[in-house]
Amino acid sequence: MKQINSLSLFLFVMKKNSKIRITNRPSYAAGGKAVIIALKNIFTRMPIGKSLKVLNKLNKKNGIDCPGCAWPDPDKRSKLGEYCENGVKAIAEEAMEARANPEFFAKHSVSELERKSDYWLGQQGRLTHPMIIREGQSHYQKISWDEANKVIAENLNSLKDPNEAAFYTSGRTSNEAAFLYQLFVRMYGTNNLPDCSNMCHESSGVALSKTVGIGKGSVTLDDFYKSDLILIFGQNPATNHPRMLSCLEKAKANGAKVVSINPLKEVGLVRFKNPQKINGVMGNGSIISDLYLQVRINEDVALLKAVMIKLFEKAKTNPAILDKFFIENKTAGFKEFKEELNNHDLGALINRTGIKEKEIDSLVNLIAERKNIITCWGMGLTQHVNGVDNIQELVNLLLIKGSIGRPGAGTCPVRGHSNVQGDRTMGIAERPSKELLNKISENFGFTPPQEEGYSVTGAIKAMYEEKVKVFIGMGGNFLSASPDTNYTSVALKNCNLTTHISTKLNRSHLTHGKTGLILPSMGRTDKYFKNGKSQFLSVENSMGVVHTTQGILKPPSEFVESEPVIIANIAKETIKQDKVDWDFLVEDYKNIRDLIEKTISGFEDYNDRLKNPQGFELPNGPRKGDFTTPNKKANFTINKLSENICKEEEYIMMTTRSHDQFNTTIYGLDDRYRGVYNDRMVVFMNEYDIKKEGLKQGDQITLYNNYDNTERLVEGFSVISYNIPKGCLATYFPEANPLVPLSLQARLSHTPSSKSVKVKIK
Ligand SMILES: Nc1nc2c(c(=O)[nH]1)N[C@H]1C(S)=C(S)[C@@H](COP(=O)(O)OP(=O)(O)OC[C@H]3O[C@@H](n4cnc5c(=O)[nH]c(N)nc54)[C@H](O)[C@@H]3O)O[C@H]1N2
Ligand SMILES: Nc1nc2c(c(=O)[nH]1)N[C@H]1C(S)=C(S)[C@@H](COP(=O)(O)OP(=O)(O)OC[C@H]3O[C@@H](n4cnc5c(=O)[nH]c(N)nc54)[C@H](O)[C@@H]3O)O[C@H]1N2
Ligand code: SF4
Ligand SMILES: [Mo]
Repeated sequence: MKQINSLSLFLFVMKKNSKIRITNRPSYAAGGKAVIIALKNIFTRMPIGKSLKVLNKLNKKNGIDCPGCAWPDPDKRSKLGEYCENGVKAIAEEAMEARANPEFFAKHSVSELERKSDYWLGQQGRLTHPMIIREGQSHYQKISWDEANKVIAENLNSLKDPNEAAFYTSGRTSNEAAFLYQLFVRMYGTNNLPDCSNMCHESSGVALSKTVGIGKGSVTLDDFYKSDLILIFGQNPATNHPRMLSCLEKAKANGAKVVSINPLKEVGLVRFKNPQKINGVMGNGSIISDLYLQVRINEDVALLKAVMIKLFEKAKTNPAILDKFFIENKTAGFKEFKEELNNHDLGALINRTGIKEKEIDSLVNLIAERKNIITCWGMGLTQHVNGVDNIQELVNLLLIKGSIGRPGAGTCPVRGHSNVQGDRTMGIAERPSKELLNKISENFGFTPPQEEGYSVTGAIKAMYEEKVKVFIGMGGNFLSASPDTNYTSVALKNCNLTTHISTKLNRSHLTHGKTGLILPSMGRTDKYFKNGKSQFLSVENSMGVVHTTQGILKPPSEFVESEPVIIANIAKETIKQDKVDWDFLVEDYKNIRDLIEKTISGFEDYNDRLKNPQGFELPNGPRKGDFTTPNKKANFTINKLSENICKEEEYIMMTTRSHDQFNTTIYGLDDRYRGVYNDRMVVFMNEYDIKKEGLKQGDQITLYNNYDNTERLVEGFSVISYNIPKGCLATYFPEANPLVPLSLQARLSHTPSSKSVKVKIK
């Protein structure tokens, strides 16, 4: 079967208009320039007064939790503002003045909108009214909330089996909304709760649950300031978690060393100019990485194995470099793990990494001489077929050093969306724990479904095969975020009903089922007022701290609803036998929190503890050295090397984020830190490979591959000569997603392998 890329038409239109500009890369991240760019971005989208009003509340205690990433706020907040360039862009994107209202939808047909870029769609502004499109129609039309809820209820209730519906969640949803949503979905009768985590840190969750007993990281911000060594694998903080750089700067001032392991030399990991410091604005800033290892894509397991073989070798003469006491008392599986390591040939492992042995030795020495080690990681480790193996191997390294469960040491998966971790804690999971299901049946008087539901990739396949017929999305942009865009597009179009609860217009709205609904939702910046009382919501950050968030702006229209209210009304209309008083719950959000307290452990005195403006920490066994695995030990594991052996003409491609996007939301067309302006259809290549292919910078190429007897291709990438290992390519997500086959998933976590896809060049 040959697949033609349905996006190629739109990409071609973009191509003709765009004038790509490639410059030298800057030598540092942030600095005064970041402040200027952030302010320019927000002031062109919102009036200055309104902008300053919001920024004044951003990440303040009892203020608006930044809708960007999940990096935590320090206890002591800067008077200058505790936010970054990309936090400001996230605010501007949400609170912009422009409106995608019914007049807008009357003017533009869906097929016309399909040809627009993601950037253009986002610039049309906030959604203002519930909209519907029915079979045979060309335009979305206004519909009342009551009628929209009836359409949903009728569709859900006409299914033969509740498992014929899937309920997606994206990680901005608050704890309160997430809890209500999963309760409604389970009352309706299914565990089909795919969420963005499935495409993100699922591999981390699976690996950490198995090895240390909880699918979350173990460190707090304070641990960074006590650490001796911080290893950063597959993560680009200057773009995706910018305030992490100030944390690293402080950790280094306290004596920590930092090592980055990444195929790309990401500029923020090299040097950072803290815009809040004189030295950051006027001076040279701070060096972040003491050592930078440019590993080949998906050779992290090979690197870690090589490092550990060398550590064991060193320990023969200096046993103190390993934590014998910890290994003997706190762990299981060490003997088997060590034996397996002996099966590997050191030279072959080093060869695979593409890193010089001398550099690997530098890393080994840093690890040997230090005890308190933190490992951070992002999508560069999770999104591979061996994503779970990557993280388990990283845990192995921490375990031989005893570097988990004591101050200054531990695991730090750096989470993506601002409440993605909270959503999981609230029970958004296709594989819910028995404990949660038991609590639900105890508290709500019904037996929730026990069988495993669909994750993202499972839901796509089921929609494609017409086993799932109704799709509801709580936020997110399912089509563009998912792998295999063309296949996913067919899957969504096969549905009887697709419903998206959204703040902004996106491509998923344009790839609708027989009936399509868009329901306009409030975002973080919007003020929610009920019964004369303004309501706040709560969220959990990447380090397990739960705190409030409260918007302050007038919502974009009187028809925009809060997420909990939207869910309550759908639930009320769909589930007639009332075990839950949905109206009561949304009358005051504290009523929802009371139910969360009764159902989810760690939320005792939830409403009371939220009064502390710092929030409160959720229980975390590994943080204190209590491993909550069934055997009460931290478990060593045996992990597989990648299977990315390429043929001569093949490359391994990663799909990554530019500096001007938040996932599928495109803030602008520049990637300042990589020196690319005005175009996103680019492929970063090693100069050696460019020459080998007879190409030169700026040439346009097609990337294609063949998995499962299907050809996938995307046309129109401009070649950029870049500092990336030979045989490796980098493109942007979501443009390159049509090349990621659905079947290429991480073992156990099912996370799409969007960081290692084989491609060829035309
Ligand atoms: N501004 C902004 N902030 C964001 C987001 C955004 O899109 N924009 N997205 C949010 C979300 S949901 C998430 S999950 C996070 C994502 O944050 P990151 O995890 O930083 O995401 P990516 O840009 O995908 O970059 C991953 C990094 O992994 C590297 N990499 C790729 N393959 C490999 C490999 O095989 N090995 C190693 N060691 N490294 C590799 C890439 O070069 C890149 O530097 O950010 C969150 N924050
Ligand atoms: N190839 C490739 N694919 C990837 C990745 C990759 O690195 N490479 N990364 C993956 C990762 S890590 C993730 S997390 C997913 C992201 O997948 P998603 O979470 O599905 O995508 P987003 O782009 O974050 O969703 C943006 C949309 O959310 C809606 N929205 C924004 N704020 C709110 C809100 O407050 N409430 C509501 N109701 N809606 C809101 C807006 O309408 C906006 O258009 O993508 C994954 N896909
Ligand atoms: S680091 Fe993340 S949470 Fe903090 S302001 Fe920047 S985008 Fe927002
Ligand atoms: Mo993510």
